[in-house]
Amino acid sequence: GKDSYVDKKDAGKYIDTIQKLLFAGKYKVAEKLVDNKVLNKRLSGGKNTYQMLGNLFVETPNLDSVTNYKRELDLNQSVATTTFKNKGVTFKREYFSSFPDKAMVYKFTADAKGKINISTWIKRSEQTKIIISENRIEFSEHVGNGHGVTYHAIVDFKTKGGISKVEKEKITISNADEIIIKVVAVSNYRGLDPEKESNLVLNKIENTSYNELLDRHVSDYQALFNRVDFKISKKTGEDFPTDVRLKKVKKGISDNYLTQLQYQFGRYLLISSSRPGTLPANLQGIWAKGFTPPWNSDYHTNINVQMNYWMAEMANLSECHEPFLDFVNNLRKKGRVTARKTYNSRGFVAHHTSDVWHTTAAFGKSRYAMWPMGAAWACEHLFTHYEYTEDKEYLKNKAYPIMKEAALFFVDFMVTNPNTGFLVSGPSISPENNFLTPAGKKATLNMGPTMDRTIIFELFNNCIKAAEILNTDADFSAILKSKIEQMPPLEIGSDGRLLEWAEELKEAEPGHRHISHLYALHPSNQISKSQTPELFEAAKKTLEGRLSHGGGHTGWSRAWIINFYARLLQGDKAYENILALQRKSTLPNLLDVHPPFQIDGNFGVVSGITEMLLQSHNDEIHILPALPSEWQSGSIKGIVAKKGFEIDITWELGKLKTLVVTSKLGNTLKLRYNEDVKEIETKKGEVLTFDY
Ligand code: FUC
Repeated sequence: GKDSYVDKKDAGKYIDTIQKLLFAGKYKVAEKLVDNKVLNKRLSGGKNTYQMLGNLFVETPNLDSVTNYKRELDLNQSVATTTFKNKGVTFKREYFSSFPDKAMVYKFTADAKGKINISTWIKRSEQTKIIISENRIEFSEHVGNGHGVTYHAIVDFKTKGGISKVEKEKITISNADEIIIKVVAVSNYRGLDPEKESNLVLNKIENTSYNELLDRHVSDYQALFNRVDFKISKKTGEDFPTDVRLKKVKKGISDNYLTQLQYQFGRYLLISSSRPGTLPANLQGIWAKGFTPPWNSDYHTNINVQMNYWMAEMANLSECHEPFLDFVNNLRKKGRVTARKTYNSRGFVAHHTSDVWHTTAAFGKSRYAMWPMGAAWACEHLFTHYEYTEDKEYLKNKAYPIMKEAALFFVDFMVTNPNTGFLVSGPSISPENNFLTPAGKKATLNMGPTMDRTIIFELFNNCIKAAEILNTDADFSAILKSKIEQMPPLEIGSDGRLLEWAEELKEAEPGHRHISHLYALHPSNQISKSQTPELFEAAKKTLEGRLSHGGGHTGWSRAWIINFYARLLQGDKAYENILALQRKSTLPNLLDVHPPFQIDGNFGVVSGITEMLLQSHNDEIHILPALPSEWQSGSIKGIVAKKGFEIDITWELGKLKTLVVTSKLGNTLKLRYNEDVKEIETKKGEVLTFDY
């Protein structure tokens, strides 16, 4: 269908003028030009948002005296269960969604024969074509009034005992012993024929038993999930439901078991929403509610989608990283056009948001949209994947060519600031934050905001490292090196905080949720206690400044703060913010809330917790860098450090007890625990045990 987002015609003609206006401090004049001449509007009648498939209703008549109602999600198996009792009969419903069999499977049982009665139907839009028989509902549609994808879905019912009839567009099943429901759905997003393909998928499993499907699902899931084991709580002896636990935490009690659960829940969510060959997890993962979900279930690239993937490598889910890496690759096609049309530059570029159509155009309002850094930031993930796996083929054939093309954009795009002589990028913003102009007006546009500088610095350095490893492109690396030399250093302002913009400007919202100028602290590693002690202190002050003005009010912002405090080596502060996330930004089902529900915080807390226990960004493996006093004793097994080390850590009374390191690649192991540093040569596959 038609694209909703395209590059504004002739935008490139205005960039020079806008840059000059910004260098002259004419922020508001520049803003007008950007809003009118550079940024486009969303075109109507385009492709629709990512949305849910439909509603399968299951009505159960005569449930008038239900007791013992319980809903459960078993994270060890990835199976959801509902049980309840009615008139002496216990009913059970089990659900799972199988990656190997591409189907959702439901099983309804009861502990007495002939007791299951349901009436079931599909609801979607007016346009949905629904075909219904005694044991099947098929539905299909060309979504978004013919603008989006087409899909075909089949709901297959197998019953033991009982009678099934079609009445008034509903299937009614009476007096059954058991019902198995299988749901399959295929769209033409990848060029498949939805009807044909959904039938093929269903044919393969139509006669497969529930238990066999369950076995395949569980073993596929556990191959990923069981890699990491995390314990910071002694068995509490009480089996509280999660919502009750959370309520207690909100009342002021702390609960390490809940934190443990939140950690593994985040891993469960990534395993369930991001597998090789799928799209990456979007703002709601894959759990979009309704047909117009918040922010279209897009991929926001100014923090959100990256946060979804910070945990992937370190929490031993490297494969789950792949959909995002593929996504970055797929941004190139449109991103090249945007680079050329909007900025007269080579390479490729993306802005604050993208979607399943790999949108890269700049559209919307300057305060969030005039930000050409989306692809560059995403490229950090390409190199991170290499640093963990050291897969040279991947670096050569996939990661490096994409990184190089993202870097090329900035080679063309950066200009010299006539006031300082430094090379800067712009027009750009410090994501979504405003400053006050000398005349007291709120403005956003700036030449060379700190985040731009740190992202570009990292991208260029990663390209140089990659080219060195691959022994290629010396000329291009020389260009990047000379550009880096012309870029400004990170600057500390008069109040001891890091500057957020190129000049010292007053923030209009000092507690803003984005803390973009700390990108250098996390996820990048340009600031550390050992290498840059002054900037390290400035970063601490910057974070404290934001927090003292109400920062961290969205789930993802709070999750980022946990990661920052881990990098600042302040375990107790990180812990405080985990508690704040649980108390203020967690729904009763443990999903993160912006508000509304947004999944980034669920993933961000996992990387934060991992980084409290293990960091490997500084060319050494730092064990328990930010252990909070509340986690007196515990263990984490199977987490991963850069250079291919798998790590098991046990600690007692706040001190490291044992460490088991599996060397997957045979690299030199540089270990740090407090001031104790060792360097050991390892062999591939070797398992090293250390007692402390
Ligand atoms: C970014 C954030 C918002 C929100 C949105 C989906 O633009 O600034 O807080 O998370 O993405």
